[in-house]
Amino acid sequence: MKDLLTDANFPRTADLRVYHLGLRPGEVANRIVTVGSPSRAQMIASFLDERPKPFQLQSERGFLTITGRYQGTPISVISIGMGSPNMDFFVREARECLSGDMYIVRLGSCGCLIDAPVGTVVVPKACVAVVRNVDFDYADPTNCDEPAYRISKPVFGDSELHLQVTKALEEARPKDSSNMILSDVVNASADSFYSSQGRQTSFPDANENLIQHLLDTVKDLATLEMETHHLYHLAACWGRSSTAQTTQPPPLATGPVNPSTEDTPASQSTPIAQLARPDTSIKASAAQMVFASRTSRDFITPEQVKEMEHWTGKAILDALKCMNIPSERHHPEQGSVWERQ
Ligand code: R1P
Repeated sequence: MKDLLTDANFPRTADLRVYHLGLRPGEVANRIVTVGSPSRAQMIASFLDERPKPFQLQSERGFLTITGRYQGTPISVISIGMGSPNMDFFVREARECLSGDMYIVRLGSCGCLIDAPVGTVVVPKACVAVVRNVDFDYADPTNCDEPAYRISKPVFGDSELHLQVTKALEEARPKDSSNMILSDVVNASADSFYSSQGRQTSFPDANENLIQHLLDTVKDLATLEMETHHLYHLAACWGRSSTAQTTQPPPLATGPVNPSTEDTPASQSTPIAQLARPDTSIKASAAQMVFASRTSRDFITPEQVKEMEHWTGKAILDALKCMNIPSERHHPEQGSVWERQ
């Protein structure tokens, strides 16, 4: 443990760094692209302006944040790893570092359950969650009335951002490309890569019929991955609970925050009471590249991935740039890492 933290409810250092992302206010922008892998984050960040030089922070827990400007607009690219717990760390901790509105687009990969080839891009209008039911008796399925998997009701992404992401992808798609873009579809986010996505391993998972069951019960279902439902869910919940109406700032707290930055971070001047106010909004959308076809069993090639990440990454930056955020709903530029020198 390197830095002192001072409260167990929401751990932060005295200079307001959050526990797992290692960020403090002024290091994350209102517009965010989130991805699963650092290499995809670096590729997208290669489109950022040279000036101001993009800020980069790798946290001890593996979260990578790159913040700069894209054609003049402040944007962060954040790599979070895999699964909804990591999406939860990212959304909550970034939110507590930010005043004003938050626009988040996930650029991820997915498996496709319908007859669409690898290389298709899906912009899900809604998501369901698929959760392994640990009360099911996997060792003796005949002895249990519980379902082996639970499927949630759908939660919708932001309709305006969804349209903008779809439009930007259509404009950025290479002229000679045969990649399809599907946007009137639903995604399922599973709590594992294997059992909850119907993959067969050596464990008794009672999932042989799971994919067919999903297709039979979830209208417009097209894809499976692991994070987008939680992003849409948190965005849809934000600011609506009466307990979120508190005027109390999040407390300071304790634990290991050990970020390594390439540059000395800018000074911080945002009062903590301005951060994460419930009268702001969180708007979320996603674009998912089909890496695996679960019908044909095809898997995308490394060359196809490289080409797709390039044009889809640029499209997501274009979509976020086009979203209009009134100036009073931006995090202050003064003292931020995107401040013009
Ligand atoms: C599994 O291989 C990972 O790939 C997909 C899944 O959601 C999961 O995180 O997303 P990313 O390409 O964003 O990592």
